[in-house]
Amino acid sequence: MDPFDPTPEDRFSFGLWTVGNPGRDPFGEPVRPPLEPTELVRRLAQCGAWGVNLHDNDLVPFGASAAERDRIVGEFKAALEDSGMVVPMATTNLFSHPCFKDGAFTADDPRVRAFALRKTMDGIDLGVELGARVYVFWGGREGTEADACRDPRVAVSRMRDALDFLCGYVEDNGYDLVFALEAKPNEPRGDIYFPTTGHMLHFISTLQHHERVGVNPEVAHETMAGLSMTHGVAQAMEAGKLFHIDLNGQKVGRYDQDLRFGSEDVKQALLLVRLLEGTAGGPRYDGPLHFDAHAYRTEDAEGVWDFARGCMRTYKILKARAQAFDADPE
Ligand code: GLT
Ligand code: MN
Ligand code: MN
Repeated sequence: MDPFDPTPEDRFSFGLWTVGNPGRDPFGEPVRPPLEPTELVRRLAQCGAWGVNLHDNDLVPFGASAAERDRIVGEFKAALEDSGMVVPMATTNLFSHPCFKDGAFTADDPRVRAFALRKTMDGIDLGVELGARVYVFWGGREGTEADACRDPRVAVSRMRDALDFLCGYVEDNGYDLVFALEAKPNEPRGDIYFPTTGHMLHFISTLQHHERVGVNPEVAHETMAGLSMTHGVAQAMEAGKLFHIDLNGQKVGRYDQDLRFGSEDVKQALLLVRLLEGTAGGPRYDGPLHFDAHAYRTEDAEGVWDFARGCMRTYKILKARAQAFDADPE
């Protein structure tokens, strides 16, 4: 067997929105046919992935009836069982629908804030039903273009209210679920609140149920801000707050590129893997290794799977290099 082939012990996962991305961008229409979530699960399993993550609406279309939802979820569970895949993480789409144009938990319209909470409670129920242990919050629309619209301190306190309430919901239901907050400096908003993992780490310490909440740093998002992903992840690990991670590649100063893992700044990628695997000593990260990397628009339908395999293979090669590096005293 090829030592760099993925195995379930590697805990590699992909989002339905990553390998299912049909190659749409802000300037161009899809270039690949959409695949059903059940088909994506089968293909990911064939590639050697262990898990698949999803937004509520990656699986159940917005506005689906309860009967439709149950049918779709039932078929998806059957596909998971057939292929031996798990759902380690789930999240809510609080950014696509026009009602979220001014944000979700931080929006000025109280009806939007209430709907965002309701939608997230349903998403949490869905995630738990599928076996997820981590629930991600990426506040893509929680920000501004015209900053005079509200006092940013109000946005911070609205976000706190939402997370305190949702932690209460998880506790009331006795769910075995933690929250992971994902920072991003901008895009789709001009400026997004809590723009980096460091901002998130402090904010978490102000929450009522802070022990249930950690971070989900993404390589691309920290690098967009010109920061060291490795330092951000290290600070989260040291605080016991690395609950999930989004691996991909990114050039500094660009839009969110979500490139193949390890395709940019290979030295930083090596140092990140070294940190996660603990080859230099210290505790290792044992949560899911999620690739939030999007196949390039120039790929055809088959190339998507080469891309997914490439992300996992690169991680395993870097892991072997990190082990060799730290095993060599010289
Ligand atoms: C979206 C975003 C990602 C987040 C996803 C989770 S959605 O694709 O660009 O970074 O992780 O909401
Ligand atoms: Mn991400
Ligand atoms: Mn991204």
